[in-house]
Amino acid sequence: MSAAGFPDDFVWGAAAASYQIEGAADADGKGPSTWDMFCERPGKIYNGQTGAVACDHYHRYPEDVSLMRELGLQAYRLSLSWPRLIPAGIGASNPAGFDFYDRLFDALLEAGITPYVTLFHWDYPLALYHRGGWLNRDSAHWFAEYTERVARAFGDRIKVWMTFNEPQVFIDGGHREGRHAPGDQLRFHEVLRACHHVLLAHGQAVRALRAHVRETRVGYAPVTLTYVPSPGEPADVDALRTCMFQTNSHNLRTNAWWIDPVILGRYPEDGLAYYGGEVPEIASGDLETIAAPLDFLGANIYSADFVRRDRGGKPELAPVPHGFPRSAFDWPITPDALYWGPRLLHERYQLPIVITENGVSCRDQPSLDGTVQDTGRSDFITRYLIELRRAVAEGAPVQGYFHWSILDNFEWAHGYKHRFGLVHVDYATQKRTLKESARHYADIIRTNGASLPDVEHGC
Ligand code: IFM
Repeated sequence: MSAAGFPDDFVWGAAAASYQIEGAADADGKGPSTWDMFCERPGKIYNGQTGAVACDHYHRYPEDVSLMRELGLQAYRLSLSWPRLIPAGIGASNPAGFDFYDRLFDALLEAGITPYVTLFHWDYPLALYHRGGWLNRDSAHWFAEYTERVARAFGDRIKVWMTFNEPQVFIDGGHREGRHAPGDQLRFHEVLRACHHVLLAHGQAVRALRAHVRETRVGYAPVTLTYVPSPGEPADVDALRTCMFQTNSHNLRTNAWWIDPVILGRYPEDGLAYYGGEVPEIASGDLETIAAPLDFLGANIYSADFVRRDRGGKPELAPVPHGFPRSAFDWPITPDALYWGPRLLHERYQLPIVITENGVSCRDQPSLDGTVQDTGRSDFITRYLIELRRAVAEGAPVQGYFHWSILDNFEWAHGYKHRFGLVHVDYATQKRTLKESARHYADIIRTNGASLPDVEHGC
């Protein structure tokens, strides 16, 4: 442990995802994804925007890697575009797609930046959707085959892998609410079936990675819904734990339903009772497959809900106080999410934790002098990392932190309205500008956290 409070081998990184930055949506043999299709549907994306060009990272990755190097990033978390690699999802590979990632990985390694690769961050081959997508049990095999192919191609250089990013969001948002691709509003038992197939795909992919990559470290990157004490209330750990791991709603953006099978090898009892007859058939051996051992649990944490007890002593969600700080997305800014989240996740799952996403949307624009003064983001980073340091000091084995995002990018249904980047992107010219927060984060990286102020709480 360094004097700064972070382990000496702590990994400081930033993250992005294929569809959100690559662009080149139909270049060099890439197949269409469900997001390419969804973006064409009127009214689905803010101002009719699409990811067709995004940050044009496909062509501009050398400049982007140079910026990462300038920041001193130690690792970069990216996702692969499945339809760029295998245009129809199964069948023939696209050599140009493999070449692109070969060049990108070589550039990163040459810059001393370790790639952390996510297999799936929502970029789903349209051809597979037409075969039934995640509702089809074969989807797990399709995913395992894709995984095997990329493991064989890149496993010599890529040692850290994650299977799914925020499966809760693409299943719930894309298959129940219809607000994300593919835009379906399925019946709830079908949503649970799609979820089960994603979990099976996860387990099969973990096996494929272990079979084809030597000395690999494999993780999973769900969004981890986090709960913190209501401002002014004392910490009530039991109440926080209850809220964090209960499954009692038809909103599938929950933790235990998605993480317990993967790590504990079982669906949570309260969820099984609550969903009753809507739970899909779980074939013998499925849970063993799903619970293939992992090396770390990724946690995507942005904002938390507030918890208190009602008059009867039951934990309940508390309102956000008047005037409480919020991001441009309107998400409450709750630094102690990075304390309670890792602490309770580790307590339940007993795996090392990597913060695979954390960040904030701000209204960033270049000033007349060309600089981007996003002091709100710098302050966000400081406050959240102080809380993460507290979690580490109290024994949570947190191995790394990835800021979301390296670049401003395509924010799904919100198009380009929200800016999350450490680097500002002018979408008309594709000019990149390091924001003030990028330099602030670079100092934190350089000092392994010692440049953070020496206060006990970030709030
Ligand atoms: O941009 C998204 C990312 O794709 C998934 N996690 C949350 C980010 C911000 O909304």
